[in-house]
Amino acid sequence: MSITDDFKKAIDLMNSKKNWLITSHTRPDGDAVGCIKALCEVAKQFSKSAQPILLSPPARWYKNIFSPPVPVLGNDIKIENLQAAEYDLVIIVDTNSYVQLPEFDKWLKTSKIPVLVIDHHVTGDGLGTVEVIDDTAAATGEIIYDLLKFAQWQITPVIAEALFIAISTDTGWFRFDNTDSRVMRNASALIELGAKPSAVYHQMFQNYSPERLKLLAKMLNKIELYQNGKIVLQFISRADFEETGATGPDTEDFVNESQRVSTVEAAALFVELKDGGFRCSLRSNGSVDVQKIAKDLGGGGHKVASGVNLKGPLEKAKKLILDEFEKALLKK
Ligand SMILES: [Mn+2]
Repeated sequence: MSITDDFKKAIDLMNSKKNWLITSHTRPDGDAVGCIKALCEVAKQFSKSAQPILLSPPARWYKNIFSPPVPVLGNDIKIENLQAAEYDLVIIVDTNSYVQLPEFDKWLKTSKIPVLVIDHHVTGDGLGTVEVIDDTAAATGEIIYDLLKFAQWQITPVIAEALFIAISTDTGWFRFDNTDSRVMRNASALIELGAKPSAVYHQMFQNYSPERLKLLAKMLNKIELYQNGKIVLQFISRADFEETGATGPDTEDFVNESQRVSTVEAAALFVELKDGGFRCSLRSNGSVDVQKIAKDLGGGGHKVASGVNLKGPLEKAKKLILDEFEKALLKK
């Protein structure tokens, strides 16, 4: 079945429903918030109601994409107060996995509302009544852009900018391996439709708080290199957060810092969680399949960018990842 069949089904479903609940994965990134924003704007055009919710607080630089701010599940809205009766369609963007939807997964399993999934990840739990999956897309924003064009729905400057945010952030501002001609064509088209790249860059990448800069300094100070600089391990502890005043979302993209070093083939960032475990982000230049490593340990993602939660202590978590990286590099 071709993707246009899925587009048709998605369009029919969206047309037939009036009260959309739109969400994305926990720790929302630019693709997640950009896609949520774009779909909220689409709903407006058709006088539908769209309620966005986030499953964890967004990073500071995503906050002014939305006005009023998007409620965060657990903080601004309790799961037991999320009334299924108010919605007739759930739209999930940029994930298709229960583990990426903490708390919301339970609600989803009991609700009878149709679910539309729009996603570009290979792995998924099949959450959707209708699913539009394109794992060749660099960002879910590209799929939504294709969907809007196919539906011949208006792409306003606000939608164009939201989708530009999605695509530009998921490609690391057009630096990652997933930056292909389609990405550049789409970016170009979205600029013509009103996206302002310079303003987006400033908002996304020149928007550190002093606390975030200090946290980065802490991380860079403790960096560990192995295998002649092919492997980099990076750490952020609870103490680092306390001493700098930074918070969890401030760590976004820090895992990519070490890729400035030419020898680096595999990188990991261990962020200590309140429960003593670690959120471990894995990156690769393509020579190590970090998706496989993450999946074996209960996580997921892409070949070059994945994540997994690991139990402490740090030494144990570190050895686990270092061993996997070394094994993968030996196999090359
Ligand atoms: Mn994405």
